[in-house]
Amino acid sequence: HADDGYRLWLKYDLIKDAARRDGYARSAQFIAVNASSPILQTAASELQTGLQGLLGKSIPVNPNAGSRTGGIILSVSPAPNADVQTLNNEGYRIVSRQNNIIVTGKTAAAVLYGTFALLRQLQTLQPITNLTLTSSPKVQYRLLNHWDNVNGTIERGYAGSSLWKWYELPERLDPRYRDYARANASIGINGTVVNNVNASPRFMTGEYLKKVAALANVFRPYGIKVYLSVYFPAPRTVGGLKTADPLDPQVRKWWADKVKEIYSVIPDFGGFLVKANSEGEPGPQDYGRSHADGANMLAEALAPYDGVVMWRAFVYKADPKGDRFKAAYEEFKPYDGQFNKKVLVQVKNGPIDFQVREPFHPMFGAMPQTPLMMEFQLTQEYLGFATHMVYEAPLFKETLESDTYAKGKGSTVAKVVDGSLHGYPITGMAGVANTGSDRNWTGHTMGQANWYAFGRLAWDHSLTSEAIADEWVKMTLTRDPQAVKTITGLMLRSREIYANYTNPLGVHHIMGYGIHYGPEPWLDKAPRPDWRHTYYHRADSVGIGFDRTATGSNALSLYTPEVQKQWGTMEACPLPYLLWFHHVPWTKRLSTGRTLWDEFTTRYYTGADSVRWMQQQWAQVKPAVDPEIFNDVAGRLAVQQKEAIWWRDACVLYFQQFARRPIPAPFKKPE
Ligand code: GCW
Repeated sequence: HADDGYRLWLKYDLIKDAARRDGYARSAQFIAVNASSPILQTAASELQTGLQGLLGKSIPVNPNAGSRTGGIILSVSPAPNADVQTLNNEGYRIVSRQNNIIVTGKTAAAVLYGTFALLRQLQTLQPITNLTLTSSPKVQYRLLNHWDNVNGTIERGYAGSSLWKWYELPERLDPRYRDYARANASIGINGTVVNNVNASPRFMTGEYLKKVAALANVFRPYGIKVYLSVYFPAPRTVGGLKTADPLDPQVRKWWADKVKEIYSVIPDFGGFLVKANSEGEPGPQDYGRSHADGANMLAEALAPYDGVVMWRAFVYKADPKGDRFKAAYEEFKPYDGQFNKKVLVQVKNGPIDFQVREPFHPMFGAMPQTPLMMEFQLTQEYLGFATHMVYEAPLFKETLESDTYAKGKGSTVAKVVDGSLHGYPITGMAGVANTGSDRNWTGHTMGQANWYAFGRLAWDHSLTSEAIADEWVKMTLTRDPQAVKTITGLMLRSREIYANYTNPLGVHHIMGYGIHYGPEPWLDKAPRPDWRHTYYHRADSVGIGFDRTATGSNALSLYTPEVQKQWGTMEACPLPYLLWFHHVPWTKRLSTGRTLWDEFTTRYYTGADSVRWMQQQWAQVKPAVDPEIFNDVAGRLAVQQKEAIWWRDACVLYFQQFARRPIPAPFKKPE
């Protein structure tokens, strides 16, 4: 049957090679599990479903192995046991012992993650005999953030409408809720914020809490907790109080009572995500209070429970004279050390807003006493929506591997986020979801890889983009070795290609200003003064780029001296970051031997040409990929090809007005 992409990477199609199948089957003759908890039951049933598909056999599930061998035992081991000693609470260990495969960990959730890891071995055709696989997640809170609204729309969502059917909940449970949970559990995601950070106060009403509780009930057996975004003035709009001042005793009592009510319907509620005093959202500053006052008030309300507060640092002023790059750092840095211990500050990977490439956010490394949580964006707001193929793992890795030098060389952003650099007691990573009601969940089939990669990296940021792509392709598209190679090669180059035909050399924020799609470097109708005209690219007759050195906004000074050195001069600055930090003359000769203008335009041209290469590569895998998926991706690549030319021509022609230089000779011929 044709594959509509619904099953994501949990395909479990029959392994074609009978010898390999028989080999696996000899090690998987039964499943033994003392399914005392719903999560263990989930593990057993997922394993049974997976083996049924992969091996074409129904594998019996027994309460214990007895004296039998040749099976898979799922078991939670108490802490002093040697198998689990080195693991954290969610870490798993898979070992072969006495001719059985034992999947173990300290908690049922750990065993569930181990079960998915074992299935992955089979799905990617790895051996399962003589196994010792040990893995613990490097961060604790691994969350999706849904920017989903009550009316079913999704802010910056490109894959249909919301998965959550608020008008049907809590009575009707869409079967997709369970499949959503399966997919997330399989990649180690353990929490989900179901509503938009531009939050509706409705989620704080009894009516909506019942709906949210119904979702939580579906997710619980998959080890996934539910979180809510908070509308800060809810005590006024829902509670009828006169104020939402976080220092007002009545307001504090309202939140304490509200939290109690939430836990009475959702006993394992995860906590709150807050966008406050950001892009028009109200917040504590409306009452003359600080971010810390607001966050701490919510944290105190959560004190009797497990829940945490994730307070976002995405703040900036619409000041055409200032540099938005510095805003979050300047607002938050003074409060380092003043947040309640249940607060994480959630920081976007870069200082502006999920651009094609951003330098790491200067807050990383600068807040040793405040657990900083990473926010990545899976939905491709600035990366071509669901029509352009952009595999994001290299972008995530680039940020995570950036060195802050906060405690000398090797102080990577990853070590900030996983808590090892500053000893954060709590750690987290969030991905703004790219899911929706489209049959294949993400619109672009290849977008599934971004969801997958986020989960895998939140679990273990040391995995490589290559390894993750390889797994995902084998599980999702094809196990044909040549096709796997071709597709992963395509994925790994996709983000650089997109950067070349849209935002080469670190130019940024030149997209359509409202929709955030397509080119609009002129921005002359932008509603915000700081977005208008040449604000971000700063093009003029001399050159292009935002001077963030001491002669300009000096945003560079927010970084450690080593980082300043690396980006501080036009000569030293790596080309991908050049226009982030320097206003470079059009005539400046770069390390490539070309002038800036020639390099800039060459990248637009070669970038657009590369999309043809992507199409050619994709055409080659046709025999190895399901026809429905093949055609879907081929169609989207055709759109991408057309739009790459749109970007190229719009940008080259626009910037040529400033540069007044010819298009480099090789590209002069019109398309
Ligand atoms: O990227 C921008 C988006 C807004 C979003 C905001 C944020 C949810 O354009 O749509 O609002 O960031 O992260 O809060």
